[in-house]
Amino acid sequence: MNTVSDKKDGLEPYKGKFITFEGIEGVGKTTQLNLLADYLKNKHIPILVTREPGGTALGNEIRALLLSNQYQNMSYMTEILMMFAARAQHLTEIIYPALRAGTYVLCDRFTDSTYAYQGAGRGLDTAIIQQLEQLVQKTFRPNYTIILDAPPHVGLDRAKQRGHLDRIEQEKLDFFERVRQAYVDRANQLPEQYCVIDATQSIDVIHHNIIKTICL
Ligand code: T5A
Repeated sequence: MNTVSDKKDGLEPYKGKFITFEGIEGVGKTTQLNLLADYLKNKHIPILVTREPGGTALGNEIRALLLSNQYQNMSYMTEILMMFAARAQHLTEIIYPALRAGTYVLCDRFTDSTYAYQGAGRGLDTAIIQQLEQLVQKTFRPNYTIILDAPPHVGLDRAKQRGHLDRIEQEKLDFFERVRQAYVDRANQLPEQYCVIDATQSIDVIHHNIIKTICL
């Protein structure tokens, strides 16, 4: 059987860097992550691009269930447990091995999304999220997190242009207002780990600001 070991999860020092991109729907996370990946590749820095929920074959199956419009009655507890189940697999199978090998891992969403969406958006108790974070990640956290910030209508209008909205994108505007505020609050609590960037600007200006901020 080809089982990935959990034994060494998270605790020993590693050589790579773990950089996450966060923000509400459609603010340009994927666009900016790919631009940063190209920039790093040009500097011959080894990189891996991945995303959550997902990043592994198993995680992508969980992602499909989470975003499917078929499960409108999914409980909030089911939702958060599935987010962390996908994350556990992602860490063990992809993220930790890459970081140990000295790779820069650029991840489209991570646990800040859980605090913002399941915490502030759904109203789940922060203590529950902290417990799951401790269980799944132990002390592991991103080295740096870029939060792309824009009013929800900006991102949702962009997301709508794709033609269909998934189960979470169908939430009301006040849900996304709470999510947006949660990101800003987290950044204010730990300014050395987060950078909030105005995502209403052009793609090029945002990219330039990201490069300036992370000084690579
Ligand atoms: N979730 C996730 C949780 O609830 N809890 C969790 O713990 C985790 C990990 C995942 C969903 O899961 C939830 C959050 C989400 O609802 P997703 O598809 O990964 O969903 O995330 P989305 O935010 O929905 O992804 P999007 O692709 O919609 O948004 P992006 O990546 O922010 O935006 P991007 O780069 O794809 O751009 C969208 C469009 O806007 C244009 C692009 O060209 C594209 O067409 N664009 C711009 N246009 C004008 N100006 C700019 N500056 C632009 N930047 C991009």
